[in-house]
Amino acid sequence: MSPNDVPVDLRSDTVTRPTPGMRRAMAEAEVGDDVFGEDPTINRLQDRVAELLGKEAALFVASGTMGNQLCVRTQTQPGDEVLIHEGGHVLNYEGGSAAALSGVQLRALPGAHGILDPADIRRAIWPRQEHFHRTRLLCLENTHNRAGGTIWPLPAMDAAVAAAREAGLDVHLDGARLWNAHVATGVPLSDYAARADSVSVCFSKGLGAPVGSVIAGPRQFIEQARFHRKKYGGAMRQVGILGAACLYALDYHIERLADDHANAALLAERLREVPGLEIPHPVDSNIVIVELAGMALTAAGVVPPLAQAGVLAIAADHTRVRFVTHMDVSAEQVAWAAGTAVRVLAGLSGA
Ligand code: TLP
Repeated sequence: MSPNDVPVDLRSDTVTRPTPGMRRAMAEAEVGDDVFGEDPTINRLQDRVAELLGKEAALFVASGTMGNQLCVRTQTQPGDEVLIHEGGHVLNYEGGSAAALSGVQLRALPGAHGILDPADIRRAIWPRQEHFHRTRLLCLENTHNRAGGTIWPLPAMDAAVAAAREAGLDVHLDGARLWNAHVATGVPLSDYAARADSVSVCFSKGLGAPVGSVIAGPRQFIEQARFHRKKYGGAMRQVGILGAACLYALDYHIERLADDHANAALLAERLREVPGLEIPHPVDSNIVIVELAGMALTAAGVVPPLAQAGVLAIAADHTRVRFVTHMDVSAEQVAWAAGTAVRVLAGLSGA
C-alpha cells in the first residue's frame, strides 16, 4: 500500500470519480437541446435503459432523489398515502420531499433486512371510505441501502407486489443499486423491473458516473414525469455530456460490481473478528453495516478515530456504521482498511 492509497474512502459508492475513459466519452459526446428532445446521446441512453428494464420509455433525471420523487409525484395526488419500509431512502434521506413536493404521507412498515411482509402491506391499506385517505403507492428498494445492501428475492417481491396490486396500488422500485442486485444474483434487470410500474436507477453510485439517474415506466407515465421534471427545474439542455458518462458506465462498469461485492464480503469477514461487533444484515452486495451496541460504542464515537486511522465510513444511526465498497477502492485497499478498522474498533472497546 502506498501512502497515496490512504485514506480509504468507504463512506459511499457515490464518491467514485469518472475514469479517463469516461471523461473522454463525455468530452466527445454528441449533444443537442434536450428540452427540444434533440440530444442524441440522452435519447440513446433513455432508449437503452428502457430496453434493459423492459419498459416502454425512460427519462434522464439529475439524481436518484429527483427520480424517486418524480415517480411519487406522477403516481399520487396530494393527501394520498405511500407505503414504504421504515428504512426506505424515499422516507429517510430525501429531505421530506414526498410531503413537501407531492403532498403525500409516507407510512413506514417494518420488515427484516428491508423486506416487507405482505401481511403488513394488506393491514396498512385503508378501505375506500370517507374517513380514510387513499393508499395509492407501494415503494420498494432493491438493493436496500439501510438494510446493508440486501437483495429482494423475486418470490418476496412477488408476494409484496401482489398484496399491493389486489388493492389497486401502483408499485415504484427505487433501484438506485439495482445493478448490484442483478450482478450478485444473475437475475435480469428486466425481471426485477417487471414487478414495478415505475423504476429508478442511478449511475452515480457503483457505476461511477459523476451525475445521473434514469426513471422508466409506461410511455404515458414518462410523459407526465417529464412535465413534472420541468416544474422541478430538472429539464436540462446539452445534457448528453452527462448521458455519455452513463452510457460508458453501462458498457464498462456493470460486471465489475462483482469485485465490489467480493471486497465487501472480505471486509465483513474481517470485521466479524471484533468481539461484540455484530453485522445485523446479510452482506449481499457492496454495503457492510456494523452494529456497535454490543461493544457499548456509538457511531459518533468510532467514525472520527477510524477516519484518523485512514478509514472513512459514515454513521448509519446512533450505534451503526456503514462501509461501502466501490470502483475507486482496490481489494488491497479494502484489506488494509479491514485490518485497520479491526485494530481501531478492538482498541476502542478495550478488547
Ligand atoms: N444514497 C446515498 C445517501 O443519500 C444515503 C448513499 O450514500 O447511499 N435511492 C437509494 C437507495 C440511495 O441509496 C440513494 C443515495 C438515492 C436513492 C438518492 O440518490 P441521489 O443521491 O442521486 O439523490
